[in-house]
Amino acid sequence: MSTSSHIARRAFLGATGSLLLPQAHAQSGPVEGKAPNMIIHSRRPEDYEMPLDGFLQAITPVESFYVRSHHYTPQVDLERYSLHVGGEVAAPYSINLRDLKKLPRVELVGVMECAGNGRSFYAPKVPGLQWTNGSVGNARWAGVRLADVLKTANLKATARHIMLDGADVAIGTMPKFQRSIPIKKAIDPDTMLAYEMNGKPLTPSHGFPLRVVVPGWGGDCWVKWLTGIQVLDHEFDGFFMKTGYRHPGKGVPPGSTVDPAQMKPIESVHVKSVIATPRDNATMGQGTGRIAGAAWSGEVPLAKVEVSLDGGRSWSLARLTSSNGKWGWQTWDYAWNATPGVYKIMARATDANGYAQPAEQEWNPSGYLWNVIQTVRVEVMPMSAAAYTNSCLGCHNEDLIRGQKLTRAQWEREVDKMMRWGAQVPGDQKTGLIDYLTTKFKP
Ligand code: HEC
Ligand SMILES: Nc1nc2c(c(=O)[nH]1)N[C@H]1C(S)=C(S)[C@@H](COP(=O)(O)O)O[C@H]1N2
Ligand SMILES: [Mo]
Repeated sequence: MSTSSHIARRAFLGATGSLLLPQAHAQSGPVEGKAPNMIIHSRRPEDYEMPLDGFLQAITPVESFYVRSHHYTPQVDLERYSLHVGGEVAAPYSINLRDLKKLPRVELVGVMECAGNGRSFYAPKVPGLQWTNGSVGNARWAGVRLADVLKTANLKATARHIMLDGADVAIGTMPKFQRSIPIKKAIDPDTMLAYEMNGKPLTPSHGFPLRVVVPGWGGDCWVKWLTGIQVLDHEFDGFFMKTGYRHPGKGVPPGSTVDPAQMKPIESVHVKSVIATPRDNATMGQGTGRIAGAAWSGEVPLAKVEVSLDGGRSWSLARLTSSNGKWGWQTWDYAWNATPGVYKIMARATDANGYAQPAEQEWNPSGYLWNVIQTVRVEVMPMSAAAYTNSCLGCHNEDLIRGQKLTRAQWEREVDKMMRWGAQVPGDQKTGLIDYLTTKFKP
């Protein structure tokens, strides 16, 4: 290697001169490896949100799974990769992925939700990524028990917290993303170091080659690109423990400030449900309708999901349609006979302690743990009126149509022309639509 390229390469490797290379990213268009309809909050660093239709799937495909990274995605080279275990242990050691995989393999379906999911709904606004509903996903994780990895190092009696460190390098002078979890949760047999997500090696965005899986707890504990485990005799005191990811434990007056010392690190997420269909402000035809979505909980299991069609006055049980175990989310649906009218549809999940999603926000300074009952407004119309609204009022308003007083034959030709121009009219609704237009706008 020539001297100049050697210098360039050192600069490229950054201060740590370690395992990683920054990833190049396109500035527009779909993100490689991600679904084209992902909501892109930021490309550098990577912050992508799953769109609403993701809540119809029992397992979230990796391409639809949200991404939340404080720093640039590191490209970890497996040949140079190792995990170091040290701190309050009798036998510190380093291990490569091949040897780590010799420990017993464990698997579970687990939902991971960013503590900031739903932040955009808080009023007044709080700074931070403005997630709507989709910084959450449900995957099948496979790896080894964190307890097994710790056992090999022989924990000292002083061990209290496990600090988790990844290969990502902090941007500028911002603090590094490092978190610690209490020993009790760390040695829970369900807490894992995962090398697979949905049956495939982790992708770089999701933490290749190894990440922490902390079932029921906020995504901030699920450290990606794991390279270091430091056993501590105290809670880690870095920025992302003492300042970031802290919650007052209850709602506080909206807009107020709270001293971080009065707050605690976020652990379990709260029970929550999201309605994937119908969409807010949708128009639908009368008849059998489907309300569906997903619901989950944190440490306390999900007990039930109920649906209201009348803005929360009455509730009926929804049917759970998946069996994703203790830590996964459950898809749910509810069939209803929709008659014309305007509906305020709601879904409310309750956990096994009887705690139900609240109707009002529990405001907190960083906008964490949003789980207010979601409402979608839906207008149900006679089939033909719904076809008219959905097929004909997307490109122009009714005023363009109202002025025409046409015969049935003329409306038929008009509809054909609009379909050539891009109007989407379901085949079984075309005749009804033409009848509707002829009655409503006759000569
Ligand atoms: C893909 C977009 C699109 C959709 C959907 C659409 N239209 Fe149009 N429509 C147009 C455009 C463009 C014009 C012409 C605007 C102009 O030239 O001023 C138009 C004009 C019209 C006119 C005025 C007369 C004419 O032919 O210019 C009528 C009536 C009309 N549309 C009816 C409908 C009906 C009924 C539907 C539902 C079946 C529909 N449109 C759906 C794009 C659309
Ligand atoms: N090393 C590292 N791990 C990390 C993060 C990070 O920025 N760096 N982000 C955390 C946060 S806040 C969340 S919500 C999850 C997101 O995981 P995902 O990108 O696989 O969805 O990873 C966590 N693990
Ligand atoms: Mo997060």
